[in-house]
Amino acid sequence: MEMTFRWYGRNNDTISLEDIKQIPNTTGIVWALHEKPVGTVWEKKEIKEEVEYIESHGFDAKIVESVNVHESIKLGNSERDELIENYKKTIENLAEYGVEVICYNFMPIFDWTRTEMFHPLEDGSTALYFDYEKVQNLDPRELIEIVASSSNNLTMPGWEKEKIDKISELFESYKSVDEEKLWENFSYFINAIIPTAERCGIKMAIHPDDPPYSIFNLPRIITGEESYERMFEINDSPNNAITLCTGSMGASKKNDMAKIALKYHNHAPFMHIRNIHISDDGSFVEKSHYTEDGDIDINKIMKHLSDVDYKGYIRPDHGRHLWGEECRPGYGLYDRALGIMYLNGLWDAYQLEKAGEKHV
Ligand code: DNO
Repeated sequence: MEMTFRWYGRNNDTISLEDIKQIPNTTGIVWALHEKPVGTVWEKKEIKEEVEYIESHGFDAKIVESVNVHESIKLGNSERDELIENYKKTIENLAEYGVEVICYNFMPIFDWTRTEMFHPLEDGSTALYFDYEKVQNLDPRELIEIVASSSNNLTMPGWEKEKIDKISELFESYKSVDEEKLWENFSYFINAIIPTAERCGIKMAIHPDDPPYSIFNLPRIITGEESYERMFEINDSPNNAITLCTGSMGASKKNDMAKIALKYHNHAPFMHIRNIHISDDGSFVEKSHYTEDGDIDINKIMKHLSDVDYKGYIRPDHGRHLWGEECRPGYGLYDRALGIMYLNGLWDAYQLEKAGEKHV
């Protein structure tokens, strides 16, 4: 495995590459051109500049998270073909600068969703929180307010202004898109882009829906094992891949993430490993990466990955906010660094155990 760290760029992060450099065994930066409006082509010059900056700090820049998919593609609108052409051009341009994996998602309107960004935990830190009941009765506009007011003036990926400005119109358009229709539009999209990805040697790694069920009556389709089976049936190219995210898909108790990691590791060039605790009412809170602190069996997942000699990229995700750190919600330095050291420790221990077994 290769350990990576998500970084939001020079103008959009509280953390520097120099900070990240001090985390042991972290060789890659997960990046994006966060300021590009969704649907536009990422130009070579812009890509080159960012990749060179990252590489000049001694990191790889092989994973992009995310190239977001325009709502018109998810809705299947008439302008989708033109937007898909732009997306293909972006894939080609990224490939030219050594990118190997593009993480993206196909969630209508909202990307990851939480009702509280700085929820107090018993240990005195704060973390992202999703209140299941609250979302059932919430006006989506209120949620946008919550995100905006706690973003520390940084652009929150998936909550871009141009989308939020058109929220009522978007909800109206999605009235005619149910799950089946969304699958149809997803098939159209992947069947159009995968040949380009194959030609360029890029893995298109879809991120699961977060949480993995419908919210605000909007359809969601990447929610568990059945979704993976269906997407591989639609297009069985190895370039039609997944970003395995233990905390997103694991937010539904029906998903056993250790089992899913073992079953689908071959399809996952990239993984987000993090822990959450789910309450009986379906609400969930993000916890430290340590296995005992949450409901996701991080220990077993790392054992499985070591057993199969997983060769893909891993990153920690959604840290708690510790020791007074001021950072973008879920993306501070300290807890993600602690998370990395826990994952490193488990990996090394299991690798050593395996090597020992072979030599007995
Ligand atoms: C949240 C992230 C998501 C993820 C996108 C991938 O923190 O895991 O925003 O980047 O869904 O496209």
